[in-house]
Amino acid sequence: MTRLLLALALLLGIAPAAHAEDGYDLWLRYRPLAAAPRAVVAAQAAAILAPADPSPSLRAALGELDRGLAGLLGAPPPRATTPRAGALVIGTPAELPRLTALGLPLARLGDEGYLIRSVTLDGAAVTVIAANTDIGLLHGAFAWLRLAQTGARLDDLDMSSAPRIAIRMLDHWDNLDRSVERGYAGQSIWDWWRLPDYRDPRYTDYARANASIGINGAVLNNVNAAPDMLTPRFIAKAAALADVFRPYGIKVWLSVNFASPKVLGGLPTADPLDPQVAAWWRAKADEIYAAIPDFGGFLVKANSEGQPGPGDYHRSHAEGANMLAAALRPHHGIVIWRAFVYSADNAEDRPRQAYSEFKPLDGRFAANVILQVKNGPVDFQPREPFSPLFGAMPETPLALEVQITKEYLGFATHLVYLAPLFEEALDADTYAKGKGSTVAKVIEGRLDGHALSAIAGVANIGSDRDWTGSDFNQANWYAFGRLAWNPDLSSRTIAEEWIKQTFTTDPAFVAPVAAMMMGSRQAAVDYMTPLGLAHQMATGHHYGPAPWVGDLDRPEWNPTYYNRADANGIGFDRTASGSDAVAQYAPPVARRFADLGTVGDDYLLWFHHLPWGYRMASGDSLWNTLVSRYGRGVDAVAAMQRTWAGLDRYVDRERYAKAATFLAIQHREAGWWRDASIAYFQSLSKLPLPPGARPPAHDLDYYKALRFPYAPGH
Ligand code: GCV
Repeated sequence: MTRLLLALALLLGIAPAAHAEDGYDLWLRYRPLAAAPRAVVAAQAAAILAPADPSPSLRAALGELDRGLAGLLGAPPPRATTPRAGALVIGTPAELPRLTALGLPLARLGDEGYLIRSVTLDGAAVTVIAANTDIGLLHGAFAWLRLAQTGARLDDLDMSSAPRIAIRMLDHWDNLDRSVERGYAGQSIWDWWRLPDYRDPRYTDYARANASIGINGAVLNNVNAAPDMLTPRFIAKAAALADVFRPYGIKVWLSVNFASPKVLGGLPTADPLDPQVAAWWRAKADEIYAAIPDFGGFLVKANSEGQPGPGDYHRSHAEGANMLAAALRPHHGIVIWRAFVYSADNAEDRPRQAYSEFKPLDGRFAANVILQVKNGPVDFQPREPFSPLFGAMPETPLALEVQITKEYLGFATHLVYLAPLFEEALDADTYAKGKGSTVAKVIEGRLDGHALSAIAGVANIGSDRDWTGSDFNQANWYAFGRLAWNPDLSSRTIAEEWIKQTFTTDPAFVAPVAAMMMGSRQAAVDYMTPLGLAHQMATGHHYGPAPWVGDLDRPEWNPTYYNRADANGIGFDRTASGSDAVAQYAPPVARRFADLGTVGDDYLLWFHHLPWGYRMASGDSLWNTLVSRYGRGVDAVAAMQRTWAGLDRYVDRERYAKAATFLAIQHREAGWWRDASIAYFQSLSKLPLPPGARPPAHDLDYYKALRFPYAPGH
């Protein structure tokens, strides 16, 4: 009956009314098109011409085209054996020799890129999707479907695209008991217990989603790694996932615990210079590659937050990384070594520590080691300046690590579109080789001529039906993949693309939702940590504000460490008169950050300690500005609620209601952030609120007493 109605609606050219959706389909929804766009797509997909005996990757591409077109048009197109008008022709020239005559410029597309062109082939006007490999064809198929879903013109195409960064991966912080560190979308999607036998179809959908945006690697387990991951039982489970992902061009990687030779191998030491330890790792690498021939390599968190590492044996990070690299080298595997290292015993200002540790090691890492650096020098805060390591280690390939899961940005419920944050990090100019030495160029390997290049996003994916704990969080997964493929894309373009595929192409919906998403990150900065404040979150779970906490064992875990607020003022002096963290940046950047005239509002209190009465560029006092920034953040969320309230007719009921509820939670929590922060800072500044500012709803003791023992992700 439903099918009949659908067919009738299609016949009459009516797009069916929004119906219940649960978010599972992500941006690959392929819902029936209305008459006009359907005619556009149908005209260019009248048939599919493909090689007769497709590989698993090409089968995946064809399966996606069939699925997509069946959804958009009502039925998949027939197969053609010779070119005919309106056909989609997909293949490499090796598979479809008739493409050779077209002389398509494929050489520069490498192993993963694709070309889509409207051409005349054997006298017929067709669209060709071509590449050097079947993985390239898969990416091309997804790109064509993206054009079809977003309402692009399809009759005059001439585009080609290749990834700018070689390794584009998701780091899952998933534990073997299925809990997810900093995960807010249910349990781990890896059902370890039932693997390797049961391969949940969801793993294939995960691979499809990743391939559609060009992600080609997945680190399956948490960087706080359980040694058990390297037991034969778990290697077999990882191998099963690798089998599912392989046709989609996605490699499996594992986080490893540096003490594994002791814990699993029974050796008395894990000293990287001990020959037995090196032999253990070599044998382990051989074992993994026997099960997973295209295994990517190891991700390592060492000597950081209690994890074991080479430092336990007075060896350097380079000595530790190189030992593992030697074990992987015969298999062409790679070590990704994390630079997220700081220590409670080190009195040095925390954002300086990673640079101090790693900069002297530049040039000392083996050729198959990449150093993975978080975007900022502290820890995925709502806003941080870029890490000074970018641009400072020209002899070492550096990867950028961003967090897609929102540990410090409101967990799953707050609507915070992260592409502007990623873009800000990628576009930051290190000045390492003069103006224009952006972080993007560093990690692409372009600035210093490295063949290896990588970018990682800490995944926000879990077992929730909508994958990411909210429909809008899907945009952050999507944006990460798109920017990893091409760091030059703009976050607005990506938002619009995502909205059109996820909801509707109707401009009356796309424009306001894109505007709402684009402003959402600044809103979160404003209501949580305005003007360059950082790490004001509650202890451990990081849920909600606690700027007053100053009694934790590790000084650098205390919010008071970062805000330095007292009766006189607020902010951290990181100029030459303070910790001199500015000195770790190239001179033009250091000068800009150190100078109150040029540092700007975004990083003001990150780099400067200022009196409450300090006159801002606006002429208003710092205190008044701080209070009004918190309020601006809360108001921005209220505006987002209003925007969404006017858009119900464009969205199915389930997704509409969920977003509306989550915005209400966000508004309440933004108000809590504002009120608790102002209550605390006012207890120090003793200044009146600026005229018109609402007093906090409760007194400071109320906020201090709040407890959240079962907050997720911790
Ligand atoms: C995986 C922060 C998080 C930790 C995380 C760590 C890291 O400290 O709070 O949960 O541990 O970063 O990136 O290693």
